[in-house]
Amino acid sequence: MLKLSFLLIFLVLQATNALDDHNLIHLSCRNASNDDPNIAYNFCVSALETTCSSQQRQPIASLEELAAVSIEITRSNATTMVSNISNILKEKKKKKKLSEYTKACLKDCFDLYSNSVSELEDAMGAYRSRDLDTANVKISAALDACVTCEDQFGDRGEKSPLTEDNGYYSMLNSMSLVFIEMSRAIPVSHSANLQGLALIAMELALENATTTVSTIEKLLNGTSSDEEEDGNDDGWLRECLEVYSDAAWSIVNSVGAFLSEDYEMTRVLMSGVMEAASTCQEGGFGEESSSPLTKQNYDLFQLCGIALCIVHASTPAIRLNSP
Ligand SMILES: *[C@@H]1O[C@H](CO)[C@@H](O)[C@H](O)[C@H]1NC(C)=O
Ligand SMILES: *[C@@H]1O[C@H](CO)[C@@H](O)[C@H](O)[C@H]1NC(C)=O
Ligand SMILES: *[C@@H]1O[C@H](CO)[C@@H](O)[C@H](O)[C@H]1NC(C)=O
Ligand SMILES: *[C@@H]1O[C@H](CO)[C@@H](O)[C@H](O)[C@H]1NC(C)=O
Ligand SMILES: CC(=O)N[C@H]1CO[C@H](CO)[C@@H](O)[C@@H]1O
Repeated sequence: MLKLSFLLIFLVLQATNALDDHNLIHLSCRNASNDDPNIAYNFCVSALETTCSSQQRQPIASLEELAAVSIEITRSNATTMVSNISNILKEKKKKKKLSEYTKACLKDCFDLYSNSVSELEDAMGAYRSRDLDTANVKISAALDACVTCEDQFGDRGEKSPLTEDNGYYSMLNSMSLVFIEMSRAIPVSHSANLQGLALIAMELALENATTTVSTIEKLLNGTSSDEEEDGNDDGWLRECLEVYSDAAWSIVNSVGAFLSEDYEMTRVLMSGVMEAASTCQEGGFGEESSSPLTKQNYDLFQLCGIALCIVHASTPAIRLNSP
């Protein structure tokens, strides 16, 4: 339930375009710090915002991208750690003050962070190919690295010179892990804004169709007993009822087709729903008596048209193939 409502909030935010960088980062960091108390909300926000503004990158458009950005920040953090540690070990002044044990620990940390860099590169590759489990394993390994690095100083009561940075690094990895879990809740594998919108348009069409089904049921209920003579309209209303019930199922199926990336089937099903609206509008009611469902038919037709249009625009393959 939580997952679903999070997904809905996510989609609605995307649709209203309120999901700019700022909101997505705040919303996701709030979620992340609630989810994992080790993640400080302020750190999460500032790490992501600083990176986004300093690198003049495109605004983060989706949760999927957010996890990627987080992995990338962590990787560059690990790279800095590697050179920081090697600097500490090289600098004669600093080196003198260090105990042999601390130096040994620092060398270990150097190795741990060096491995982390490649682990996070693997994690990014896995994440990009939507292999979320592998990404999770790799990031967890990177997280272990900083814990191991920090803990060994304490084993002999030495003070770690890396405490603060180990802590940041740990949080960054935890953030990536939470963001990856959140991105699991998005069923569309390449969830771009347009695809979220296409889903919303289909959901609106579905709501429209089901509302109309109950409208027709009410109309039928009102006429059945005392307006027996109005048989024609009644018969046609029953036809429309059937047409609309089928249409509602078609929309449900087309959402399923869309989520499993069968865009051709999505298109066929949604076109069928548009035909259903026309069928209900054109048939049965004589020229003089206008259909009681004119507005409903028009609404459904329009919504499906919009949905189709967005589906079209959000799927590159279809866009390329069409004339
Ligand atoms: C790691 O990233 C965090 C957040 O951006 C930053 O505060 C910290 O200084 C970085 N550490 C290193 C060693 O670059
Ligand atoms: C590591 O390097 C970064 C930037 O080069 C610096 O901000 C940070 O304080 C350094 N940390 C340590 C422990 O030397
Ligand atoms: C269909 O949806 C449109 C747009 O959301 C709305 O304005 C209209 O009232 C709905 N019509 C019905 C019959 O539910
Ligand atoms: C039809 O009307 C009867 C009473 O007139 C009511 O009990 C019933 O719930 C109505 N059915 C629908 C589908 O509106
Ligand atoms: C605290 C909180 O809201 N956590 C949610 C963050 O997002 C994930 C994925 O949607 C949910 O499962 C959590 O419940």
